[in-house]
Order: sequence, then C-alpha cells, then structure tokens
Amino acid sequence: MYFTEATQRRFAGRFTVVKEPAAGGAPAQRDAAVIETVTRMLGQIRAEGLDAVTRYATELDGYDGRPLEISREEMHRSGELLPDDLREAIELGAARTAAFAKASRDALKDLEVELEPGLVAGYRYVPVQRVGAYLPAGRFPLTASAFMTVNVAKAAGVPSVVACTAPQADGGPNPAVLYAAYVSGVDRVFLLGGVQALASMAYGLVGDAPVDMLVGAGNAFVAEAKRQLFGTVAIDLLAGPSEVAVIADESADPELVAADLLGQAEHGPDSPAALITTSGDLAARVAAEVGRQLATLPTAAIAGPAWRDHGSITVAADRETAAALMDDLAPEHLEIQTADDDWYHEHLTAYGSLFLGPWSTVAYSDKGMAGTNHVLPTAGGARHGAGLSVSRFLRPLTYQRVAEEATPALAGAVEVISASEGMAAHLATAALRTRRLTRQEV
Ligand code: HSO
Ligand code: ZN
Repeated sequence: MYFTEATQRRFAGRFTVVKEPAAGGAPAQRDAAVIETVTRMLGQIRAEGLDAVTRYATELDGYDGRPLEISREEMHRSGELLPDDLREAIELGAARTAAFAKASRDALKDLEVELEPGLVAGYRYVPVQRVGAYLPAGRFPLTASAFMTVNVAKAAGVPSVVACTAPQADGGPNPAVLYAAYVSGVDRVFLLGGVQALASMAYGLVGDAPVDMLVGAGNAFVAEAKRQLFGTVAIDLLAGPSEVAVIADESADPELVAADLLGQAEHGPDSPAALITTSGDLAARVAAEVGRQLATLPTAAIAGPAWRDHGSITVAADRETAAALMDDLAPEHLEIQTADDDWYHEHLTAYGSLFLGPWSTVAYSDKGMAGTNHVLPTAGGARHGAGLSVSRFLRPLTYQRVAEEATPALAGAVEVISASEGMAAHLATAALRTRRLTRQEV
C-alpha cells in the first residue's frame, strides 16, 4: 500500500513522507509456489474426489479420520464448552450483524417500470441458491467470520449455506468458530481447512450439491484456491493481508491513533498501516506512541515487523491533499479522526469500510459488534469494489413483458438493426410479430 507514481507527481511538494515502509510498500505478489501447489491439489481432488481430500486433510491439518460432517448436536454443544461471556459476545455479534444485514436486505427493492404503453421491464432480487463459507481457524481463529458470511447469506435468503473449518490440535473444530456458525444459521458444517475445503464445496464432495458461490477469507492458499475456482463458482473477493489507514489532524489523540494502527498490524508481518495527517506535530507524536505501545504489545513479534516494513506516516499540506492521497491508497479499513469528519466522509471515494470519529475503531467491525461486514477489499481493490453484503448474494434478475399493443415500439427498430447486421433469424422473430399484428388489424 503506497502512493502511485501518478499521484506522487500530481501532489509533489504538497506532502512529505516522514516514515517510509521499509519494504517499499509494494503489495505482496502472487507467489509462484502457491499457485503451483494449489493447481496440483485442485487437479488431484478433481480426479480422485474425497480420497484426495482426506489425504490432504491428514497431511496438512492432522485430520484424525472422524466423520467429516459435524453433527447438529456437536454444534449445539459447542456453545456449552465456551465461557459464558464469550458465548454471550458471540450471540450479540450474530444478532447485530443479522440486524444490519436484514435492514440492508429490506432496502433492496424489486423494480418494475412501464417504459412504453404495454412494455414492462423489471427485476426481482433472487438469492444465490447454494453458498459455501470458509471459516478460518489458523494463526487466529476469526470467530466473527461466520457472522460476515453465513449470517449475511441467510439474511439474503440463501436456502443452503454450508461451511468448512479446519481441525484444531485436538482434532475437533474450534468451538467458538463452530458456535458462531451455528447461531448464524449455518445448515451443515464440515471439518476441513484450506484448499481441500474450498474444492470439496465447489465440486460437491461435501453437502448435497456443488455450491454456487464461495465466501470467506483465509491465507494465501485459500485466496489462490478461490481465484482458480472462480468461474466454476462465484467468489466474494480475493482478500490479501488486512490493512488499516487513518486520517488525523491536530485534534486527534495520538494514543488512539497509534493503537488503531497496531490493531490491524498484528494480523501478519505483511499487514500495511498508514497514517496521513495534516499535522506534523501529530505525526511525530503518533510515531513515538507506536514505539511505546509496541514495547508491551503481546503480539509485537508480528505487529512490529509489520509496522517497520509496511507502516507509513505522511504529512499532507491540507485536507484536499490528504483525501486525494488516501483515495489513492484505497485502504481496506479507514479511520477519520479530525475536526472535519463530515467533509472527509463526503469527499472520500475509495475504502472498504469507514470509521468516523475517535470512538469508532476497526475492531468493533472486525468482531461483528458494529453490524457491518469485515470481508472487505484489500490491496487497492476498494478503488473498484466493495465489501461483502447481502447484495452480493442477491442477483437482480431482469424480466420483460411485452403486450401486443407495444409491438410497434420494439419490432421495427429490431428489424432494422438485425438487417444491418445480417442477422436474419433475429429479424424473423420481430418481423413475424409485426406481420401477425398487421393481419389482426386488417
Ligand atoms: N480485520 C479482518 C477481520 C478480523 N480481524 C476479524 C480480527 N478479527 C479483515 O477485515
Ligand atoms: Zn482485524
């Protein structure tokens, strides 16, 4: 995550980078070894089916041979294994994300319009029928993932939602992840991780039938598997390392800004964190504060290298420059901590999700408590895409109904265009109707 050359030229002299990313800020490239491994695994799973799936699960995840499908009873019981406060927090996150997803669903209205007398066109929102959700349980088991995928798909009206999650050291699923999927309304869950999980759902090796769409974040192998399965199935997006960016002015609290930069840096040593500020004084105070907080952060072994290699601080001459530089980065998460929050909200055009004001922090959304989705575009994808939402599971399927009286408004022009293209059969479909109309009229 760094400024493009065009933007650097356009704003030359209007900003200063006071802390550069040591690694140059270039987005991580697709790794040739990952591509090759995933291609080989998908090929073998396609050819050999579940035999290859369980072989990989044993080799890579220590799968112990128990039934791949997790029973409803085990799902229900997973809640009882959790401390009360965790179980309640999971129920709260599921309820809040469901409330936002349901409100979003209700805001999507079917359309029907009469364009000419007798010519009606419209669309109906129809959900994808079968969705497969990947629930990561790797370095960190992301408990809220199920809220963002299963819950939102269910709010969109998807009839079948299956999920996969990798076995943990004890051979079973992570109980918090499983309980989050259960309270999100998942239909079936399978004990599979990584490439073999995605392939099993896409090829219909688990569940009733192949899924139509795969959703959910994972590591580089998961992202590559989704890329290669795209076409066979739809996907939500290809998520790279988690990113955070902050726009702050002299009114911001450096302790909060520093904490929020490190808040996402702990995802991995390649997680970018960027501060753009209109205040040189704040820039210096945040830099010092990041160092101070890293000294005691339990995950400093990850967040420290992330900040060193992919962290940046930029001082911009004014808010217009700050906003333009930030649009250029198009970060996954963007916090605004300024005296001008509303101005930024109006002018910014590229971010996965926006956090307005010092009381709004990314982790609130990450864990489902803000209601919004945490499956968001990274690596500049926010310039053209948006995060996961009910609208991704709902397709506006169009229809048209043409009454006889509207025939003159369509057929003649279709005949003329078809004739000019040499498309005789197309022409005939319209001409036939024109003739019938004429005959009736005589
Ligand atoms: N920041 C991640 C989601 C997450 N982080 C969940 C922690 N838990 C992608 O938005
Ligand atoms: Zn996060």
